[in-house]
Amino acid sequence: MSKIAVGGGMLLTGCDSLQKLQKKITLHPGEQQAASDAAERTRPADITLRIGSVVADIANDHAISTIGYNGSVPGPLIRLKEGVPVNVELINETGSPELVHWHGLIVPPNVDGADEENSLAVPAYGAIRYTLTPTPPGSRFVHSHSMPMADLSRGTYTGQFGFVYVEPRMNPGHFDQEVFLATHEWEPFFTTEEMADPDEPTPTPPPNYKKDNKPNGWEIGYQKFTINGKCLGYGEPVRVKKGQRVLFHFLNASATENIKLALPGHRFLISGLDGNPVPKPQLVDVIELGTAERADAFVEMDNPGVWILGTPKDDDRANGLGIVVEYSEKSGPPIWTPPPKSLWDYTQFGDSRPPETPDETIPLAFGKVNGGVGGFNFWTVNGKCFENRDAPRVLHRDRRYRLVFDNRTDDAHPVHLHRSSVQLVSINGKATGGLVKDVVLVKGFGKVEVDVVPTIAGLSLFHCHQQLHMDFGFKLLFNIV
Ligand SMILES: [Cu+2]
Repeated sequence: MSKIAVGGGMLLTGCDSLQKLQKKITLHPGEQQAASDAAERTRPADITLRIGSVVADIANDHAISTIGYNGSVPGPLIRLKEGVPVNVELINETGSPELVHWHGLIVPPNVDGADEENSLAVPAYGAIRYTLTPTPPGSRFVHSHSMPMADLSRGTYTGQFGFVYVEPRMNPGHFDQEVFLATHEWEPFFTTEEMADPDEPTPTPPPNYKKDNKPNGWEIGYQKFTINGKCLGYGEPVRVKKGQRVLFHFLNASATENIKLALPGHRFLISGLDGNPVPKPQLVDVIELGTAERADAFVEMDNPGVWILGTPKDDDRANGLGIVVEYSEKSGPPIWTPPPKSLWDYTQFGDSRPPETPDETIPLAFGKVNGGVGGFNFWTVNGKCFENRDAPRVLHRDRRYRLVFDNRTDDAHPVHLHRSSVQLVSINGKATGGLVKDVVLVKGFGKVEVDVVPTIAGLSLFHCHQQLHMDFGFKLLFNIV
């Protein structure tokens, strides 16, 4: 693939038609470049994302002024075909450079959309074009990868997110209706309150754990919660019919929140995690999604009524985190009943196949330095914040690395590795097999082992997907050679 500078941005060319065009007409190199530029500019891109101001109408008399893709929140559903290259055009109508990250896709670093990997940025009031080959198949997503730090009007706090569905070559199974639902929170504010989930057991620190005497620093709270950009009861309901089998694709597009979802009177048959099929689909009452996680779930519509699909947290549901599921010919106020208490555990979807022996084991210990009153907490991996990190750790392509996540904090961290999928090996000492993910929620003081076999050379970012954690140190770079 050749890189050609165009105006304020970069253009990547590599499409067949262009190569054919260049073969047909013999041109000198300078003329060739001009011709390819012109051909590329006149040909409409397969995917165009326009980053610009959006007024998101989230509830009665409640509009949010934010930044989004193509004038909507979430952005348009992008359907791609596995292995079929697409030409992508990114247009930035804002005054700040932006990064568009293809979350969960295994792509080269220049198009991955992470500053740390030296990816192409979309300049302020500029545009870039490149070619992307979508893989692996399944539910992925696209989101801003800019670093908001203390500016809660930027990055993942905005409406810059949208589903990317890479159509599998294999049929995912029979369904009558497919529904994509993305959760997001709005009007973030700094708070000192730590919002513990009453349904979660209190994390137990290890015996040698030393508590930081400095008070905890800023956390983030939100005023409003939405599914597909609408507060509960404001948008269109999910309309279903008795006897239908509905395939839900859930995405937690939050900046900082790990969430749970339930649908009273129904159970979810979890068939995929982070877009990848699980070996043992299981029925669950409650789905848990760490920031940036996805789940695919079949629901048999066999309980006619008008229901709330929403969070079991009453306050958050009252502030919008839910959507109405309405059977045909049923009416009335939507019904919520609390789901049975259940704990989410990835291993229930895995099988007993033993992992291959890794070539190398890499321990990654997560730490926290409290920020004190009015300060920001800092986050460390193996004792270091990203700013103080040495040269990127080298990984070799096609070698198997076992990453050992050792969470020495009481926070749950949804950790994400760019440009590779990981295979879960064990969760808190419990072995599992066949589960492939790109975000792994490591609970407070939890220990998780995953294997990764990198395939595409270049820098690869590992970070916590909780925006405040990532911005304040929780990052590490690998260099794949
Ligand atoms: Cu984190």
